[in-house]
Amino acid sequence: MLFYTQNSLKFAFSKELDELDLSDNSKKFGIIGVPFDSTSTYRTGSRSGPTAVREASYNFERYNMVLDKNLDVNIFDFGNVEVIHGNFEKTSEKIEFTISELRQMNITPVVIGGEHTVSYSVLKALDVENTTFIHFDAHMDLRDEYMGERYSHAAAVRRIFDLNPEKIIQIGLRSCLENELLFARENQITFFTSYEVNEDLEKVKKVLNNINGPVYVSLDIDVLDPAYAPNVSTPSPCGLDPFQLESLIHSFKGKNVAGFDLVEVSSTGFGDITSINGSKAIYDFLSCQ
Ligand SMILES: [Mn+2]
Repeated sequence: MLFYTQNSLKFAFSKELDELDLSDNSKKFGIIGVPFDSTSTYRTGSRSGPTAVREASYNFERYNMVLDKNLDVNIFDFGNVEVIHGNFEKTSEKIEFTISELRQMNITPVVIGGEHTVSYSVLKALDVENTTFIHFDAHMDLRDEYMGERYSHAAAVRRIFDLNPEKIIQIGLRSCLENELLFARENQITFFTSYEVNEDLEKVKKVLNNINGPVYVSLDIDVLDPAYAPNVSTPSPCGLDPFQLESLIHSFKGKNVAGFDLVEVSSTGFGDITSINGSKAIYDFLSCQ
């Protein structure tokens, strides 16, 4: 394979780890890759996500034309968590340990999955009781179990619900079981379908703008239409377009963000549209911080 990046193992714009000075009070973001996809069911391959997304990040330039500013926040790429393929529990322990270390250093995690169970493990290591969990996805992921597994990509948000975050807001939905929908309604989970986003983007942005307190953002790249993100575990038509996603991500400007993750990028080659759009979402998020 031909790499054209200076260092394919680090997200673009990352500083060298020897520049990390924990004694200054500057805002710091830590990129962590989690190449784990053992509970994926339909199309596997999100273990390639961290490599594909980092590689794609070298397409973007520091000056952000939409925001009229440079991406100048401190980013450190710590590499990948060593996952145990086929074992969720052991992998989760390793993710939790890594995120706890970042937390002790006051570094905000930006995690590249991997499948969606990764988000649960990250949140478990953060104190989420006062945090609003914002979930971009085609799917609700609110099943209590999937094929007998409670820790499944299809039950990821249900397990996050069990962690008792302040509030859950789901955006871009277009696929669920009826009982997932009932569960969301019964438990005051706010959700917007992709059709609602299409109809009134400003309404959704207003809800995001009105959040007080910390937020955690989890982005399943299948929230985009398969035209823009075909290489995902479970593609679902009638999704968001990149303009809508960019605009929603810019809503996190000035927010107290406890963490960000990008999951379910299952790119099979370098420079494909899914990893470009996934990487762009991280670029947009970091640009507005
Ligand atoms: Mn999904």
